Amino acid sequence: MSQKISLTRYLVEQQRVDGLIPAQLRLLIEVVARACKGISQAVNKGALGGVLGSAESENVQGEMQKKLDIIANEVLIEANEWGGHLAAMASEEMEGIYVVPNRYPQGEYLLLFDPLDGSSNIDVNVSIGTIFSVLKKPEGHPGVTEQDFLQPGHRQVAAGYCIYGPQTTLVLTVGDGVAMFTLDREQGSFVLTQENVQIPEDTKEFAINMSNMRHWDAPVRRYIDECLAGKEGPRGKDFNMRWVASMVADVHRILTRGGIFLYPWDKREPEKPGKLRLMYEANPMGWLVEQAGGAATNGMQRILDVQPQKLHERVSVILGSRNEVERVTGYHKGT
Ligand code: AHM
Ligand code: MG
Repeated sequence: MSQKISLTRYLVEQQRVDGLIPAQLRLLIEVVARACKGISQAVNKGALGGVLGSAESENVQGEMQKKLDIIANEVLIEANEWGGHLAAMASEEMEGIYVVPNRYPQGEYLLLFDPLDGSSNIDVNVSIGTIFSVLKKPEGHPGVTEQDFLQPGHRQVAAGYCIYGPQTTLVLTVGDGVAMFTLDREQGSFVLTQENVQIPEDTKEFAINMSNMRHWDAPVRRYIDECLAGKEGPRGKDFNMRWVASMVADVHRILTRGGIFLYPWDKREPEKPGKLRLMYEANPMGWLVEQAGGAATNGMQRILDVQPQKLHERVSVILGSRNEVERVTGYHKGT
């Protein structure tokens, strides 16, 4: 039987053999993975651990927080603040940045996360996850400010998510393809279960919240109308639809068997560029998808090239199988 490769060994080899990741970044990823194990435990306990239900509070985005949103946020902060690898953190659940307290050494990395993505699925026992993105703090000045975080996604040095589903799986890129690690609960460690993940260029499966159809813009409507027309329509083939309402679960399916995911801008709140957040949802997912051979755009532009103006910026998201994403992007550009 072939030897099992743990996340630790995988990272050590990336550091040693390929010189891809510095020691501090390796430590950071291991700490995030450890935090995800803790969150996974809390998720698994569910009602037995008293973690379900609303926290009766709102986050900066005006969304009701669930108990697990807050628990996951605290687990990630507590795990990461003392190791000396980080300068600051930012999260969907916190208005401003969290600077590493003075009592701990400051590192050179910035960590952003959506601690519990797919919050509406927590109480109904459907897959949810943690999404994270790592940037380097720009050099040349002491201290750290929100401005330091406002870097486009192509500057990420690591990104990934951990999905809490039938299995707990950590999916990671450090810019050398995408690897998946399944949590072995008996050993308490993540084990490499897939390397060099590749998204097929074509697909017959789309993911979008169809209840928003009447609010969409013409290019998205056209694309979905053509999919729905099936064999008899201009695409000449039948499409299938999936929508989990947890981005981690929808992206995980796409990384596993292909597909396209859309959460486009719509006319409900015209001043909002979309629902999903650029810096800790779209950027890490966009990079993972690109690293697996797929594409990610906001309709007009590669997501990873969008220059963020603020921490909690929102963005339209179209990602997945390359040929489909290029088609929808082409419809937006009128090509
Ligand atoms: P959250 O971070 O507050 O959980 O919101 C993000 C989630 C995504 O995971 C998912 O794709 C989307 O919101 C679902 O939205 P909707 O309920 O409109 O279908
Ligand atoms: Mg989210």
